[in-house]
Amino acid sequence: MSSISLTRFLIEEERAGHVNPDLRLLIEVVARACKSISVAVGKGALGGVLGDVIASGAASINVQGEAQKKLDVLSNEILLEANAWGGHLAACASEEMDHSQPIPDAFPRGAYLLLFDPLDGSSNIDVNVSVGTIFSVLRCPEGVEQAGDEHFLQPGREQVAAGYCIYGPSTMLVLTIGHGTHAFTLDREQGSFVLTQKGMRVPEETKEFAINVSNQRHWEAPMQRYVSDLLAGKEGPRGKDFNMRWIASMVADVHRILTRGGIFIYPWDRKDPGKAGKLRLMYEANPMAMLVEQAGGAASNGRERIMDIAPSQLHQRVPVFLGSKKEVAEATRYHLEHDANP
Ligand code: P6P
Repeated sequence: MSSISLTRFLIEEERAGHVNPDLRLLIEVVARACKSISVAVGKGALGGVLGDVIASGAASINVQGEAQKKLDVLSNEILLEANAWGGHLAACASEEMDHSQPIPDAFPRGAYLLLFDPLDGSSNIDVNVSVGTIFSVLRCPEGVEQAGDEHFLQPGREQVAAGYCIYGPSTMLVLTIGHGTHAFTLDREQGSFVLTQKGMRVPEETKEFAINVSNQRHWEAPMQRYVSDLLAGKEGPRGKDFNMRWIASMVADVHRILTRGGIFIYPWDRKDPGKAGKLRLMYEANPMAMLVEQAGGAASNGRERIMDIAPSQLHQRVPVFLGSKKEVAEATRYHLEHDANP
């Protein structure tokens, strides 16, 4: 059977009325940028871009006081440059990016707003673990010449497209334009993404959970009870044994869940009570939630659907429970029951 490239897939989706030329171009621009990032990531130490950004003798520190990895900054620049000539309104790079580098304000007016986390999981780069680029696409409100933060503040259900590119043993682009979730594998010889999984489906039930258990003592009560019951296995209230995975790279953990099911959780914790969670709503939780829901899964913040959350800040954080629909519902039930009977 002849292979279907991303370009051909998008043309067929356009013929089906699922995507218009503007959005098709934007997705192609992002995919092209991801190919460049894949080359840079794939070089590893040979590319001279591992380690922290060394600026004026000290590692560059981002707005959160975290050392920025050179590849983070390079990936951000690749996406911004691609977006510039892609003719779409400003991308909103993740807060981790050094905002002292002003995003070029010469972006021409476009129909869409692009948000992205250029290299999520970048702390794994130096230990050669899969990392990824996450992106989300929203419509730009009519008549806006230069998008401001306020134009990006739309709930996740308004996304017209979402995806990630995972830089692992193979580079894969996983994409939804609202008609299923599909995976494309980069054919390095041809230099194009080829459709390898059409219509990914997340099994409704699972025996596998992903969470950083070292934070357990900082979780709220329903979260403690939920995970304790998972760990109790078939002797416990869940009546079955569970397996655990935690790669500490959201793209890699979510890709596993899209491929074989599971539940991914990054809950609120008391480590930093002022933060609503670790993961960002606009360019981590929302795009992943759209991909997972389009694959038959679910995504909640422990109490409500992630894609119904009305954002108040561009870089706001949110607790994340996503994956197998029945397991997300079970985790959410623990929280709602606790709220009803604290
Ligand atoms: P922890 C990576 O830094 C990230 O934002 C996600 O990709 C990942 O799921 C999470 O943080 C890992 O967090 O606390 O386990 O290091």
